[in-house]
Amino acid sequence: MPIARPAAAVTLEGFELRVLQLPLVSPFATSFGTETVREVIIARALTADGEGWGEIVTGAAPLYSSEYTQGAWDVALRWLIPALLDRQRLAPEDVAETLGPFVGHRMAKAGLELAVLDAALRAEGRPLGEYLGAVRDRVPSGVSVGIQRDAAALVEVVGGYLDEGYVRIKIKIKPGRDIAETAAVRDAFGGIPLQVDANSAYTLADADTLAGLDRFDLLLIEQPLQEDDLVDHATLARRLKTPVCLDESIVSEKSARDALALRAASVINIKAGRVGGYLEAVRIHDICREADVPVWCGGMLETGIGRAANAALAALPAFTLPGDVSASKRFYARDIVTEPAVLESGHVRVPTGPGLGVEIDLVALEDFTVAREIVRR
Ligand code: NPG
Repeated sequence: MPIARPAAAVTLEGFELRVLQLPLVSPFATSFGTETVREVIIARALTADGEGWGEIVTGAAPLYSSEYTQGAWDVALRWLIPALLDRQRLAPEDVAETLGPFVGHRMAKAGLELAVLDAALRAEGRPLGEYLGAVRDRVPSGVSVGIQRDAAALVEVVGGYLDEGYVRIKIKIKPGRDIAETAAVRDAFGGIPLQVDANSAYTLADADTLAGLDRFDLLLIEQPLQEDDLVDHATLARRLKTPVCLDESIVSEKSARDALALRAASVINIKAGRVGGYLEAVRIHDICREADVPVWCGGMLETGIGRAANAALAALPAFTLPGDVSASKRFYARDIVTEPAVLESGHVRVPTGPGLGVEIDLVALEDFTVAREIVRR
């Protein structure tokens, strides 16, 4: 179901962009690198009657996708923001079309769209969840666990998260750090809901190794092959018993349609940043719902801004698998919102206040800011 009731247009007066660097509570290691600090861009839309906040989820380096902080910063200031400010009065539903002529840069577009959407919904007093079509007031919370020193260390870390109440575990894998790790977690914790994420680290030549994961009864294997390997993913999916889920490959509603038509995936991870915004994310949700394909909400180590929006998105009906919507403190000792997401009986609450439903901790925001720019019309 598309957005039932569009938001009213806002009068845009400017944007503020900030680069933030937030220290992580522990290093986060994936097949593409280890992060100790999350670098992220926060966008603030300045309107005639208020403001709205968005998050551009690029990282410091183009390792997960081609986007990265300085590229997003440049394209936002040089092209995207001027195009939006040209429109003066703008409804959130028109942001994607206005930015359409600029190829790619979906994370930058998504963060700006969220800022406009938050401003519009705050002005109307409407919560984002209600606007997107949420049907739940809280969402089950999964946790993504980075690659550890060895399998024993992984078991210890996973045990800690299970004790906290997370209802699903995802472990990062890469070649040589896959079968033994998965076996160790299965042995230690029995039939817990478990899935693995390869972040594009394999090729079809690794099909035998990946088939070795079939015996662990995983919920899914996420993005084993490259972003543009839709056909190879379809070939691999025929080989595996474990359901193949796509993340990096799904960059738009069109690519989601193609993946389903090719049977390259039987589950989809939806991340608003990766697909160009929360409205495109809802469109992907809708086609998956129609096709009876389960989806879940991915995470990009969001601050309290993106985390609030993800909780709202994950409350839509086809999100039938727990997402990477964890408590803020899984990543951050200090967040930039006044009420960071917490884990309550394995769930995270969907905010109910206007817009994102969270207030910004301006002192924390300032403390983490390493660059700032304001553009006015
Ligand atoms: O819970 O926010 C979270 C992190 C979930 O593992 C996670 N994210 O590949 O999905 C991923 C990974 C990621 C994080 C990707 C940051 C890119 C940037």
